[in-house]
Amino acid sequence: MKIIIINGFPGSGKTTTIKEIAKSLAEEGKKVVIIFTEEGEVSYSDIKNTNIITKEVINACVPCSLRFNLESTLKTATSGSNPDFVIIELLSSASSSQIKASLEPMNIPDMSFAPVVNIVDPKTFITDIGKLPKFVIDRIKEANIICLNKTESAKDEKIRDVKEFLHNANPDSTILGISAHKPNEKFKSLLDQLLNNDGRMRDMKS
Ligand SMILES: Nc1nc2c(ncn2[C@@H]2O[C@H](COP(=O)(O)OP(=O)(O)OP(=O)(O)O)[C@@H](O)[C@H]2O)c(=O)[nH]1
Ligand SMILES: [Mg+2]
Repeated sequence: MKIIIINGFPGSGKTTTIKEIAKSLAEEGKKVVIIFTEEGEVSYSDIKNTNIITKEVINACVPCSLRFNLESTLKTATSGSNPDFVIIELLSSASSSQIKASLEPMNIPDMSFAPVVNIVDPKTFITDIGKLPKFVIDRIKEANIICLNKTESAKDEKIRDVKEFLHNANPDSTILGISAHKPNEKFKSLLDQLLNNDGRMRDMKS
């Protein structure tokens, strides 16, 4: 069972991206559990695929209760069925490193972590370190893969500026320009990396 953590600023497209990832995995016959803390603009309620189960984590506003509730949700989700993938949509205020550290000792058989993904909307992203909240920089530094989403409708110049900023903030990350609305080659590359790499990869470039 591989855990995929998807983080990112509100409205960046986490849910839309996760639904595309889950659909692709389910089409390959994989069993997927999606765990989310609260539904934003896009909801999971219209998923009809029998290979995909969704679970909401409640009372997630305090980081320690988020960790506790995630652990118990993960236990329930994995006790009955044996999913191939668990995808967690994380609040941008929550640290993926802390979540990984609290899930690792649960001793779930065959548990592994995919690269941690952070989703960024280049259209609204501010490339000024002085104006960005610290937690946004922390999330970028924790990510193994940073996806610039909505690239089908963003200006090339803005995409370039944001990519350069993100590369300087986290030179070890793989940066991919994707569109969850129109999945492209880079979206396939994201899927490949989630399937084939682990959270420790440090030698891949975009
Ligand atoms: N143009 C464009 N819009 C997108 C894309 N992906 C998502 N969106 C839109 O962005 C908005 C937010 O998408 P969500 O998937 O709800 O984003 P989220 O990060 O899960 O948001 P929260 O759960 O509220 O933090 C919605 O209106 C989506 O339709 C994309 O690839 N291109
Ligand atoms: Mg969402």
